[in-house]
Amino acid sequence: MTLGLFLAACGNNEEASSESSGSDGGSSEFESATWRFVTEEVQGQVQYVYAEEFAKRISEKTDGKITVEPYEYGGLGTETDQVAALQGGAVELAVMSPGFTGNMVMEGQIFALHFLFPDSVEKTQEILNTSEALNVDLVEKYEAHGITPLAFWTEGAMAWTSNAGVSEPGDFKGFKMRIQESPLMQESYKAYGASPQALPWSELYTALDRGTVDGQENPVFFIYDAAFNEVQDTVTLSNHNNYVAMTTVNTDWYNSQPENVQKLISETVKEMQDWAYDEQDRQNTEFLEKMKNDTDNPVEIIELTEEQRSEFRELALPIRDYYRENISTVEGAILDKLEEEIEAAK
Ligand code: 6CS
Repeated sequence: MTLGLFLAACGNNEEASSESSGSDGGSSEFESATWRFVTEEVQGQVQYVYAEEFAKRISEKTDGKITVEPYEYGGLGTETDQVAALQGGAVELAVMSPGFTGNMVMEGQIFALHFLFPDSVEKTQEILNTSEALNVDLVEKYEAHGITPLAFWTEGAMAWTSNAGVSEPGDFKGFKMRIQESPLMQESYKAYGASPQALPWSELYTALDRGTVDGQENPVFFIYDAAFNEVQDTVTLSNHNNYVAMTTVNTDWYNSQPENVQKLISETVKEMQDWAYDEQDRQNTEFLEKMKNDTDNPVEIIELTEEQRSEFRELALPIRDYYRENISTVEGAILDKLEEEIEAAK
C-alpha cells in the first residue's frame, strides 16, 4: 500500500527516488535520493534562497546522500500549475502561497484577511510558529487535497504599488487591483471599492506597464526585485497584511517515507523558521533602502498614519464575517481559534 502510494506520487518520473530501507533513525542510514523543491520565486528571492538553504542542510545532514534540487519560478508553469505539480508528485516539496489554492482549500484564504495578524512582523511569525489553528486544523484541510504544510512563515509586511498613490480607501475606487487566485482577496479589495483581477506574477510587470492593472500588493523585497518600481510611481507602506508562505510536501510521498526521513525533513523545516525570518527581514530592509535611493526609477514612498490605516481596517473587518459565512467549510472555527491565539499573543 505504502509503495503503491509512493509510486503513484512519483508519476512517471523515475528520478523521484527517495526510498530508504528500514532504518534506526541514524544519519548513516539514509539512502541516496533526489528530491525536487519548487518555489514561486526566482534566484536570489526569499523562497528560492530558502530552498537552497534547505538543500544545503539536507546534504550536510545526510553526508551528501540526499540531494535537493531547487526549482525557480517559471520552469513548471504558473503558481497554480506548481500546486498541481506537488499534488501529482512531479515535485516532492514546494513553497506555496495560500492565495494560489484559494479555489481549492477554502480555509487557506484566512491569510487574505487584512489587519488580522499583529502589526509586528516578528510577533506574526511567532503566531505562525505556534498556532494550533494553523499548524493542526488548517494543515488537515490541506492534507485532504494531498498537500501537507510543514511550516508557515512570513515574507514580510505587504505594501501597495500604484501610479496615482493610495493613502485612503477612496483611492481604490475603480482601481484595477491585481490579486492571486482567491475569492477572499476579491472580497477584500471590493470592500475598498477596487476591481480585483487574478493574475500570475509572471504577467504582472507587463500588466502594470500596460495599465491592464493599476496596482498590486507584495512585500518590499519582491516589489523591488521584480522591478515593479520601474512601472509604478508610488509605494504605500500600508502593512495591511503579511505575505505568508508555506513549506509543503506531497502528503502521500511524505507519509511513505521512513521515520528518520520524515524527522529529517520536519526538523530541518522547523530549524529554518528563524533563518527564514532573518532572510526576509534582511531583504526587505535592504531593498527598501535601495528603492528610496534609486534615482533611475524614483518612486514616492507613502507611509500611512495610524488614522489612515484605521480607515482601511474598518472596511476590512466585515470581511471576516464573509469568510465565516461564505468561505469557511467549518463556520469559521479556524478563524475563531486563530483570533483567540492572536489575542492571547498580544
Ligand atoms: O505576488 C505574487 O504572486 C508573488 N509574490 C511573492 C512574494 N512570492 C511569490 C508570489 O507568486
